[in-house]
Amino acid sequence: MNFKSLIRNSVPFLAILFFTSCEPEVIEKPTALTLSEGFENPMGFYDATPTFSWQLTVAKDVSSQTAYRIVAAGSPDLLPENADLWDSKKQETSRSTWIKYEGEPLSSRQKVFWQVQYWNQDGTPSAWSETQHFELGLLKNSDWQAKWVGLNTAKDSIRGRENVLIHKPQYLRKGFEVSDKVASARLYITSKGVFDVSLNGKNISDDAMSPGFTSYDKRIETLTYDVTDLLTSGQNVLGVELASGWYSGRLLWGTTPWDNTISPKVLAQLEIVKGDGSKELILSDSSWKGMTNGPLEFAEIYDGEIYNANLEMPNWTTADFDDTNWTTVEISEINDSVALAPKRHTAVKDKIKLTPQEITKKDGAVIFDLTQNMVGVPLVNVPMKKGDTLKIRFAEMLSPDGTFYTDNYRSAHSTDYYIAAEDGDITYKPKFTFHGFRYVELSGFDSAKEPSKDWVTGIVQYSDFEDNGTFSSSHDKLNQLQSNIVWGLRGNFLDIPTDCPQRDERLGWTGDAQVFGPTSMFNADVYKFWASWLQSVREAQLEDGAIPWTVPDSRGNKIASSGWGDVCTIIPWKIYRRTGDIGFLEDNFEMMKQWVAHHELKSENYISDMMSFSDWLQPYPENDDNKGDTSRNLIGTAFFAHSAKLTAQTAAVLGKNEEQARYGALYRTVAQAFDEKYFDETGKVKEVPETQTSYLLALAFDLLPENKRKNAQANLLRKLNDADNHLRTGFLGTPLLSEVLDEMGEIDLMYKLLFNESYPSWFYSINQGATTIWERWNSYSKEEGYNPKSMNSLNHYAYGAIGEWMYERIAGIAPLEAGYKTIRIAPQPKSPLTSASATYQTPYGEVASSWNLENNVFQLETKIPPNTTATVVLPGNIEKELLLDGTSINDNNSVQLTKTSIDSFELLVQPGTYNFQTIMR
Ligand code: RAM
Repeated sequence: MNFKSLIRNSVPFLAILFFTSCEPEVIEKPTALTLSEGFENPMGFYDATPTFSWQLTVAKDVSSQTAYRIVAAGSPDLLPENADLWDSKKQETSRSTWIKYEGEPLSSRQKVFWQVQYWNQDGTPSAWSETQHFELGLLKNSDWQAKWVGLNTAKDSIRGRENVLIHKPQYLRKGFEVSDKVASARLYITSKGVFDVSLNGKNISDDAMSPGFTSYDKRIETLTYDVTDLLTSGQNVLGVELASGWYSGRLLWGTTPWDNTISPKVLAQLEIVKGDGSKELILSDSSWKGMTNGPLEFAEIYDGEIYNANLEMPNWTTADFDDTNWTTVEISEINDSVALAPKRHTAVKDKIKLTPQEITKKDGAVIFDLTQNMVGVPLVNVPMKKGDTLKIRFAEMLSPDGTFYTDNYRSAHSTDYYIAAEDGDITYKPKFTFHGFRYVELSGFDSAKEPSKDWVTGIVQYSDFEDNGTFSSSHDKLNQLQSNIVWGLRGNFLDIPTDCPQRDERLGWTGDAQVFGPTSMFNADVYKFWASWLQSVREAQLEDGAIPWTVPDSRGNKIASSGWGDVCTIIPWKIYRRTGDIGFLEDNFEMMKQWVAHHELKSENYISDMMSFSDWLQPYPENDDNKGDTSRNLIGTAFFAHSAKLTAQTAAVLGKNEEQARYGALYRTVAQAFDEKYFDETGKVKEVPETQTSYLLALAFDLLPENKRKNAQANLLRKLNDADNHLRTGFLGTPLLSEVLDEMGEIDLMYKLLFNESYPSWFYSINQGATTIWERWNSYSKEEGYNPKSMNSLNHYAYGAIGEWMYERIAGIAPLEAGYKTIRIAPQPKSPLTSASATYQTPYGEVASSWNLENNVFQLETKIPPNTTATVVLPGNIEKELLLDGTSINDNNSVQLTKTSIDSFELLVQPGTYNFQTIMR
């Protein structure tokens, strides 16, 4: 043997030697450390008993966790070994998500530093993570020494649209002196209304529409800003712009449980810590001054803004401004029955910029097409003549003659005006309103100038979250559907989940949230958004357990609707399935129980008589009724049983055995009553109209005895067949179609429904040019134009609920266990698709599934995150045709073939990235 071959033959041996001798004693540190529902190093945090989560590094020597240790301290120097707040000690467990803080009690303003370390499957410890931190906000009303301040704008008695009281926007300011060097400074602030705050001429943040929309009679959220660097020694000025927003503004139905006659107010507490450790407070109080003659003359969410540049007050938030003409503010005390609590999800921000692709001149105006229906504000940069008024109109779509279709805004004026103070280019971005639009029309600009595309930018605004998943396929229209779903989400997650973003409504309709919530979790990092809104739902729940139609409850009519109020059982359960966070179930369990009690209250012999919007906007209704044909009481009874079942399942997770038994029994009793009342011996609907949705509810919620199930399934297929294999479902029935047909093994039929092009179907609106999901299956058609009903939103996410099935079944990523500790990868390769892919950020890291089918060769590339395992289901049944990275799976110890059935392989797969291939026959 010569030297070369000696080396060659020894390489594996040498490599092993090298590998073992250099085997790291410590593995790489954990990553993606987050607090509670996904916060990263938050300031002004809302919870003194947070939870901690982290992810394991994707590395060869890491497949799972066997133990962890978390340490927390008041100073980073004490970490990791001298933690003064908490040392969890080494905990032998694979749990790496939602670990509860169990250290020293924490209080308002406290700053905490923390680190985590884990041990891998071989017991090798990781390095300590980077040091993370969080700082609590003001957690109790008694932390506030400031008072509510503002001018009495109600006394002007200006009336606007729908005769609603209009409050003129206010400008408020406070000058103060800072003597010594500032070590740190926090501004705690909120408003009744919406605010924008500056310090010494600088905007403190780019948050929009703060503090957001909560049940204001129960809780007002507060924001915390680090303003250390904005303070100067000597004179300083805080300036606040304040408008009515959701608190004192115009909302559908006019009246609100909080009072629109209350003028907007601000509450601000600036806490300064000096170099010597002493503290100084600047509070909103009677020393503040205000006026209402500033440039912003009008601001309403539905109606838009009027901005008069002639009234600008340069430098009004700096020290050299003279406010002697300003009025002293009125003050009012903090009301202890309304909690002031740190905002528990992210504020609205400018998230995306859209530039127009086309401009058209029309009758002296010019129309900009952003090509995407969006929500937010325009940024305009336009040449103007002194004294002229720029008028900015919006529309979601154009009428066939090129004019603006705005009937569907109903009474929302949705128009902004800018009055120019001099000749030249102006820049303007509305502040206290938002619009739903694809088209922007400008008129009143300098007509001597040639319009250009850069006059308008679409600023897309929504709560500050990031995308969390991707879905794409070989089919253009399915990709457009995915895009429409994502834009429906972006457009309707502006602080609360809304039904629509453009007309005189934009409310937290509970039914819409119920159906779309699960899909939203796939597309965006919205756990904190939902957790926050669910708190508002809990606060809005009435004494008899009713959940109002919309949350926050802006109607206050004390009535609940079945299928809408059930948001309070369905969303906690569905989000728990995605996150595995038991704390979320704990938070909502009482509300779930009270809601089930409300169902009981509204039933006789377990048959519901609850009010319902029913299968809202079902196509082809018999009586031209928005509520469709499915019996109201059948729907109510089905949701009664379903909510009882989800409450039983929740009790089981929480280890509450007695309640599990009680709600489990209640579910069975209601299901039996449902069956007896509405189904005959043969599993056919009796006494009430036989609709697709009646079968879907019975099957999805498991309400029929085994012997009737099969027949009910056959009846559903018959109803679908009668409709030429088209859906006849509204808001409640549609999300159940995919789930039920899938359960029945009718994937081909579900593909047929999904890929239908004709009315009613998902692609129908796409064929008519939709770039978002519409409220109605036929909001517009090229032949017949706009639906004549004025309730016709072109940005309404409800039917986007199909997105959940696209991720879970077309691409094939689903949790087997809550929170994706075990995952099922089981894609559905079917015509007309030849490929589909999805990625999703689970609490353990990214999971991916991407399949491709060409000439019967099926390929799947999948990524399984560390600390999880997956069951992968592949089509095929001939073992020698099953390949991993081009070779047999036999010698791979990360993959184990557990089952071969007539048409599929089932594999148990460890974390890693794999490329499988099989032949489909
Ligand atoms: C309308 C909207 C909303 C729906 C209610 C019942 O306001 O269509 O989406 O939930 O009605």
